[in-house]
Amino acid sequence: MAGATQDFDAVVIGAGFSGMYMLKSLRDKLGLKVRVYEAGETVGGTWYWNRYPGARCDSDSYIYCFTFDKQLLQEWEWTERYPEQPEILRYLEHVAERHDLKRDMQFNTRVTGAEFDEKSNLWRVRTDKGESVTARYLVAAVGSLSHTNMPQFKGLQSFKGKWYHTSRFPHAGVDFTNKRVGVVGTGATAVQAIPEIAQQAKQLIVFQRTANYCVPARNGKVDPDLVKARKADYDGIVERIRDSFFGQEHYFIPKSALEATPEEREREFDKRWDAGGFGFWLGNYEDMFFNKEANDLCADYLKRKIRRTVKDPVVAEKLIPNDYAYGTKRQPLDTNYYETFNKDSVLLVDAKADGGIEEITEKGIRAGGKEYELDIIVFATGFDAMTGPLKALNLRGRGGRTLDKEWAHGPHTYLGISVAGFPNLFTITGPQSPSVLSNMPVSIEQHVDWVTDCIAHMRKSGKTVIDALPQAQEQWVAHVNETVSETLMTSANSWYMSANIPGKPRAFLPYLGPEGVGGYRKKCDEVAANGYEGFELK
Ligand code: NA7
Repeated sequence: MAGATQDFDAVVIGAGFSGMYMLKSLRDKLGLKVRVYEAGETVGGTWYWNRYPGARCDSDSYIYCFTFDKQLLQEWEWTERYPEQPEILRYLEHVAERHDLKRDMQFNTRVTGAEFDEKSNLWRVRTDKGESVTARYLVAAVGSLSHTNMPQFKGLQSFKGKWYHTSRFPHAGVDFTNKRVGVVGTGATAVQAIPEIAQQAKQLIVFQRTANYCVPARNGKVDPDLVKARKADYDGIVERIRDSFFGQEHYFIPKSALEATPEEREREFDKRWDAGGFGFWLGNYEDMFFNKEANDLCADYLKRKIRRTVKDPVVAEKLIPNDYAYGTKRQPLDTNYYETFNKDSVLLVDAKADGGIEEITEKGIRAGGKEYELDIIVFATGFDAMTGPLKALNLRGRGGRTLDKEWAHGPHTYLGISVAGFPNLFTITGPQSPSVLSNMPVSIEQHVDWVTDCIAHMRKSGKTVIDALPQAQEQWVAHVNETVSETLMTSANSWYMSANIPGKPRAFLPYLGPEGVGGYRKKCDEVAANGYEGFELK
């Protein structure tokens, strides 16, 4: 490809929150020629694909949005505490229109591969539409939870009814009225979908492999005075969430749960339970993530709540987690989840005991030696998280290296934003960055701003190639693994630990640094201020 002409300064893959802001930033701040490729038919990413009943964001709407457009922060009115999928999609469409983003986006186009050419220092990017273009920079804005996990259940093709995966739900919706419906999975998605489906279905059978600890979302209209106060304080809010641990306005109780008196603990737990949302998980006693004894106190509180809500004690015990520490799997937020199991039309099946789900039959699902007849099956079985979407891009770096090979034992990145041997590639909220352990828009904006500054710096200093140094990368990997090893997170079979995909190397995927999102931001800023320390620039 020596002497190849350059079609674009940058190709961005994906038109969700990340790709939209990346385009805006590179084009409107730096004047770059950018092309965004998006597999969907419009913007939205996660919020374009995940259209299952009850799909909504678990972060509060006032912080689940772009902060770069200050005027829009003032103008946009969210209808509820947690935005529902169609509302987020409307918001993103509005942003696309307001910033004229679509003129540089090509929809219904999937990137099928990209190679870095070491002679021209350009990426050649290929799409399923037969295009092949070159670009100096390649930005993977493909999301962390976009690669569907559809387990290879024996007999699926023989099923005579209809089946859907929550992450690829039909745009027209599904009518569950008078249907016998099976839901496989009880993660955050299923916890949102199950109460909604149960309202329509004649019968709902939930196949649970692992029980979850759910906390009430407490969705609803937000008090107009609070909305007003927040709008008046947006600069302060943005500063606080950027400096915070999880990109949210939740703060640990700076004390051990073991030091608090039982009455004091109960008061603190009640406060967070009554407020609803992520506060119970992300703003609890600080040793909850480190100390099993402290963790058990939180878990016991939630177990008591389950026993109190679910009327049938046998069902209640099945819904109570018993094999991992609280908070080490993603905290689902629920609206009537446990109450749904009090309905006569809802049945909970243990999909772990007696061999779990044995097969899908013509008529339904066989589990634990019994066949359950169904008209519709909804698979809420999650994603090949974080590394899955990047591997699916079929990238080839220096010397033809692939992520499959480089990441054979788990992800190896520098700061979660770059991979040694893949020059001029940036991974927005990539593995080993805070990403899924933060309020995503905060981390997305941080990465996009960092990449924009980095490219501006390269252009100003006449550099055309940036590549992470292998030793800096290994130090980062060691740091990511060391910090998480001090927590309870590594003990769970969670998707954070890559444990949901058979054969996926066991590794912690995001970064849980000692100072969270705020500390990570400081680290990235220091790297830049020190002349992009840990990178080679040429
Ligand atoms: P999750 O959290 O990965 O949940 C998937 C669920 O499906 C979970 O209960 C799994 O059980 C279950 N599962 C997966 N494979 C199987 C098989 N083979 N048999 C039975 N059950 C299975 O995905 P979600 O979509 O709910 O949430 C993903 C993220 O999206 C969420 O965290 C938010 O950030 C948004 P397991 O627990 O693995 O035993």
